[in-house]
Amino acid sequence: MTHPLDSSSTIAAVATPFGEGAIALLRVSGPQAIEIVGRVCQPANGRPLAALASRRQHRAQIFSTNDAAPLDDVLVALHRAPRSYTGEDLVELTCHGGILLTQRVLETLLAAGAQPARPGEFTERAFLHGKLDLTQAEAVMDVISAGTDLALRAAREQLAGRLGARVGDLRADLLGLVAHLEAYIDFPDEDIDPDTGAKFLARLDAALATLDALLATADQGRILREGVRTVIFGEPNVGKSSLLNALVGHDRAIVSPTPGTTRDTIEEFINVRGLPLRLIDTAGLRESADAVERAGIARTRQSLAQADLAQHVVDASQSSPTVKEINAEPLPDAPASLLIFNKIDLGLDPCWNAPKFAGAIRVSCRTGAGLDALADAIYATVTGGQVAWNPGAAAINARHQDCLRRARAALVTAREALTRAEPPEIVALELRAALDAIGEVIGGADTEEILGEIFAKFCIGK
Ligand SMILES: Nc1nc2c(ncn2[C@@H]2O[C@H](COP(=O)(O)OP(=O)(O)OP(=O)(O)O)[C@@H](O)[C@H]2O)c(=O)[nH]1
Ligand SMILES: [Mg+2]
Repeated sequence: MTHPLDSSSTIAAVATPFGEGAIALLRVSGPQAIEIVGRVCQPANGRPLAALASRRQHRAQIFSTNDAAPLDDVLVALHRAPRSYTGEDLVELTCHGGILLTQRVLETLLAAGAQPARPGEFTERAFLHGKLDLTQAEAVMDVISAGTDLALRAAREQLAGRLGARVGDLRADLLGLVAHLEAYIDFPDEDIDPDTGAKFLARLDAALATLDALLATADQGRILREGVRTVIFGEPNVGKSSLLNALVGHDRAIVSPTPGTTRDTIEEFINVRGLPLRLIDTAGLRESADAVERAGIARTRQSLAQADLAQHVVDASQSSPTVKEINAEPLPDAPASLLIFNKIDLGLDPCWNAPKFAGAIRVSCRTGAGLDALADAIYATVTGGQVAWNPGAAAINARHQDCLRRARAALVTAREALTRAEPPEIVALELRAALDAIGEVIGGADTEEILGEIFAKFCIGK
């Protein structure tokens, strides 16, 4: 990111994906947008482009600078500042969706004076012109990449400004505290009520509680954006890869009667009742002399340590040598887990009738029996409190989490200084630090460095 605040240039990009399609959309934004497009675009009504009404589609022709014949018939719409997505003059051109044609139209716009847009630059300009706060700008990308209804709903809520509003309120509260404290520091003779007692502390604690509530949504935010990390594990040959294939709906992983078939972890993204799941098939757990298999097993353990949900698969048609160690209840520090009895088409070995296995889900990857019940159980486990979940709340992302954690640490230090009756300057300093960190979430004037990082993840034309 070289010039995040320089919006004096006019940028152009193709906003639709690369490839053949019925139509393609190009966008031009900036102070010269109408002038630049006007150089190469002739409206069908014979009037100059600048004379066209805003926010309506007009028929027009595009002319490349070195050819008298028109390049294409297009529809053009003008969105004049500030009533546009970017807050600048914005022109949208719809042409036919050919790969070569779209490229030529873009080249023509660039030759007429536009600069190629960087990824996310349109949304970045929208942020810089106050159309969106940073959480909303990030939500634009979340909306685009949402893979399930729930992820989409959360992203839409963030885009609507729900998270930004909560953070904004928190910021306003803290600002009030800082202002009060600084007035007291600056004008000690003015007899301002220092308010350093219980009332001040209560306001600080309320801010801390809000921060904690926001931080508690981080897991949910990660799950919505990246999926519930769901690890399928168990002994070799019990049907772990078969289960992955059954849930994915096609033959993704190799299945064979040879124990030790899966060596590396295999990941697939699936949608279970609207929940995004990152499903991970692993190498079967056993003592192995084979170095590659041992490396695979090490990966299984690593995946398990990072799992949100563990699916423990057993071959219930046979008695397992480790049956005594198997539990239907999750261990205290383990991720939420489900015990899955596979191969029930072959019958159930009596050892699995023990009462502690009553909660196991019986499936057959061969016949498909029980898979619906498994999907229900997955949904219930993830949304039922074992994994942090609250679909109504705004869910923060990793960047927000980092800012809010720093804010929390500063607030805790401020609180300690206050209770130890340290000079108010120290308390004010920490409150300021907390304010800065919270400000980074929604973006203030001094957040240039973070912008590059956020918008680089966008696609060009957004
Ligand atoms: N009858 C029956 N056979 C099954 C079922 N699920 C899997 N199998 C068979 O069990 C064998 C092992 O299946 P896999 O899915 O490769 O088992 P795995 O747990 O991934 O095995 P490893 O990768 O070696 O640890 C294959 O021959 C499958 O066809 C089932 O529900 N019923
Ligand atoms: Mg396997």
